[in-house]
Amino acid sequence: MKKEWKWGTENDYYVRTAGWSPPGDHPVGCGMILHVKDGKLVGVEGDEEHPINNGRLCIRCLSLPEYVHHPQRIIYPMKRAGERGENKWIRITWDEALDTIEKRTKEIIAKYGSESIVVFQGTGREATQHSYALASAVFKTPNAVYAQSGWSCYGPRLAVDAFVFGGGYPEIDYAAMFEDRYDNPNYRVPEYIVLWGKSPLASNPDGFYGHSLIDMYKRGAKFITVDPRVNWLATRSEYHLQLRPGTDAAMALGWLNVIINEDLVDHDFVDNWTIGFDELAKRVQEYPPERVAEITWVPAETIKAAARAFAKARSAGIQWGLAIDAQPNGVQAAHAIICLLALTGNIDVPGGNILGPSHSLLGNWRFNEAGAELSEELRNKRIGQEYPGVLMTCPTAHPDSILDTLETDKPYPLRMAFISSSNFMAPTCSAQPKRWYKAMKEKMEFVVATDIFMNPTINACADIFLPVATFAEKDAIVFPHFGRNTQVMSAINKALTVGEAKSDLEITRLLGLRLNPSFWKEQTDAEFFTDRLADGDSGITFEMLREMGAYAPPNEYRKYEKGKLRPDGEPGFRTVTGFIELCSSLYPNFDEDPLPYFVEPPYSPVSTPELFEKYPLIMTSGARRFSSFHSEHRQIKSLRAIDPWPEIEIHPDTAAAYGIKNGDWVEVENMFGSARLKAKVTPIVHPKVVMCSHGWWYPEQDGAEPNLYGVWKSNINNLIPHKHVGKIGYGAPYKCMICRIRKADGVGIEY
Ligand SMILES: Nc1nc2c(c(=O)[nH]1)N[C@H]1C(S)=C(S)[C@@H](COP(=O)(O)OP(=O)(O)OC[C@H]3O[C@@H](n4cnc5c(=O)[nH]c(N)nc54)[C@H](O)[C@@H]3O)O[C@H]1N2
Ligand SMILES: Nc1nc2c(c(=O)[nH]1)N[C@H]1C(S)=C(S)[C@@H](COP(=O)(O)OP(=O)(O)OC[C@H]3O[C@@H](n4cnc5c(=O)[nH]c(N)nc54)[C@H](O)[C@@H]3O)O[C@H]1N2
Ligand SMILES: [Mo]
Repeated sequence: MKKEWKWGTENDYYVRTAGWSPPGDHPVGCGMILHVKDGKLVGVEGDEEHPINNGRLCIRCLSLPEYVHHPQRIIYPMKRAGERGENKWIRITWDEALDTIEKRTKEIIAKYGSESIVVFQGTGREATQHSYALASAVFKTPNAVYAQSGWSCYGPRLAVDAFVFGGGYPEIDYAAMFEDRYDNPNYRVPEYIVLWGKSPLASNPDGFYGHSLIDMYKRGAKFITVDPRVNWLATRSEYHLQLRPGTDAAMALGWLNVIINEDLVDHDFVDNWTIGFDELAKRVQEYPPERVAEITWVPAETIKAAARAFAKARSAGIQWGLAIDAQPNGVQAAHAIICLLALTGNIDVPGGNILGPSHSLLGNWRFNEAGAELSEELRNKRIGQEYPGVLMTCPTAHPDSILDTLETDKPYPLRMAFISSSNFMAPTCSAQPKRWYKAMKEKMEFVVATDIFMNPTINACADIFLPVATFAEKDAIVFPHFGRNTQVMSAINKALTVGEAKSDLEITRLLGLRLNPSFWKEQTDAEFFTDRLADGDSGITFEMLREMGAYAPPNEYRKYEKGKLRPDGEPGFRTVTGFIELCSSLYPNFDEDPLPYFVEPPYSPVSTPELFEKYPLIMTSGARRFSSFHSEHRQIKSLRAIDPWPEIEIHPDTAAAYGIKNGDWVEVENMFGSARLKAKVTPIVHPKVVMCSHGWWYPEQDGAEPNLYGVWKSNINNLIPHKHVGKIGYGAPYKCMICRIRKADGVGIEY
């Protein structure tokens, strides 16, 4: 269907587009219509014609005009005018900015080698799509990095999927491939949808459109929630398994025990398409529901009932989320979850978990271009060689190893950083942010950052600030899953220009033209996208996508039967063996157990009982809120009004025992650090569990050191240890630490 993408008059017009954060859209792409009048964005509405969100938008997109025209937004390039951390900056031209970066880069390369440059990427956002190429094809460094300990977001999910069944992150079937969506005769609404450590309404649309859950619910789908907290969907669930944080692998093994021992297995699928069933069947005997109940705190009868309901359903899907990635045992939990899907035959079938279209790996250039311009010698210098499983599945350096290298200069010095869409040092991604802060300040000789707003990380250590366009200000494409397993992609159409902000891609291309011109040929962003789309086989160009708005590449069910998953065209899955590996053939290479197993979180009542006496509460963190995207949006008034302060959710009995009332400030502490948050006394958490907000800083406070926008005051990652990662190198205990609490005050925070 051909759609108009721009209409109105020269000074008063509408543009159909889709979002890629900022703000708040992560890599999925809700459709919306922007209204521009006299050069200003004045209105945002959901696009009713968008096939998935059908006009629904959340408050972050609705507040886009406030964000785009915010008085604190940085819309011109700047250079530091004092010492780092002084918060003194002056405006410069793009020419001066680019000249300086070119000159300093060449000096650094001459002195320390290009491997001494680190490209820091953040979560999602279009910058992430280009950061691998920015590292390897602009700066010629093998060290792109996402600085979250254990790469604890999405990387683990993709890696386990790649290891075990050779695919991207499989989504619940929400009929994305059909034009008539849920009404298509080949589609089947999942009878059960399991939401496992995933809260898709608030985190929507991160790799999964939360809207579709409501659509499927209305059509009869039932929910099972595996979550230590009672979130909104949990209250609508047939079963809510309120487990102890960090015990997900035990829970999944418990379900497998029930399904195997009660013979609820889809033998046809298992016999034809999997290997390792006998080994798995033996392993799960170690996890009878009664033992799992002890580990997870969920009654054995509930575990059994949920496992049976899932396995007996005509079709069922599981969407697992960040809570699985953000624990050191997450690789095993995800492996066991994939085993659950495989044992019940719920992979790539109507109403199960489906794999994206195989033939058009849209957006795959991100991976193809990673390492593209690096010599063999440089490739081998990638930091994190001790984690081959991570290096094999993510074209980045290992985050924890980067910090160690920065601190020790071993095996070589890191001296320049390009920070692209991350507030990693503080307060978002990194564990032990004060260590990062110190190391970055002491070791980095030249730091460039791209962002929309000033933030504590940039103020503390950057020398040049490059202003970035929001999605309202650029032409681009937004891909779920960064182009892997993409079911729908949408056009981002430029609606207006603000100041001198440039898109992440344009900044990358401009630097590429100076530092490695043979690779960077395109003159515009639209040309770049058309060229990259031509690498797939969809046959569409960027201009065509504009007209279509959103595009769902042709897809079909049961691709494994038809030879459509493997490059050799043979039936089966894209693993080493061609089968879904219930027992992994790869893990022994990483010195890892080939079968899923449960191991206690590094700090827990069981693994560290003496510490637990001192720190007797289990802490999870960062459950998403509609009003912010990590550390973003704290300065957006209408959003801050909804969630003015960081919160710690405490059960009423626990709060009473500590003499804490709703709205009191609370000091949360453990052996690694402390943070101050406001009490939200609520029965949605277990009495022994607290949930703490992440990503807090105070843009309204003094930005100069030592205050740095109050970044240390409520930084929950002060309490997260460094390098407590899983054996393969993935997963860190962001969602399963221990802590204690005491009543405090809001001095220095509240105004
Ligand atoms: N305790 C705890 N910590 C966590 C989590 C948790 O659950 N608990 N979650 C973790 C997870 S999953 C993640 S992914 C990380 C996220 O960590 P980060 O990616 O570091 O997230 P942000 O703090 O939002 O930093 C992103 C920065 O990019 C800027 N930005 C926004 N859009 C763009 C853009 O289009 N281009 C550019 N160049 N910049 C842009 C924003 O203004 C912001 O300053 O945090 C992790 N930290
Ligand atoms: N509004 C908004 N949306 C976002 C983001 C944002 O910052 N704001 N960030 C984006 C990013 S980068 C990501 S990775 C996603 C994350 O989004 P999701 O994958 O949905 O993850 P979370 O919201 O962190 O947590 C989901 C649920 O896990 C539960 N949980 C906590 N600990 C455990 C545990 O140990 N086990 C289990 N089973 N459950 C647990 C929490 O109570 C919560 O209900 O959201 C994305 N979308
Ligand atoms: Mo994330």
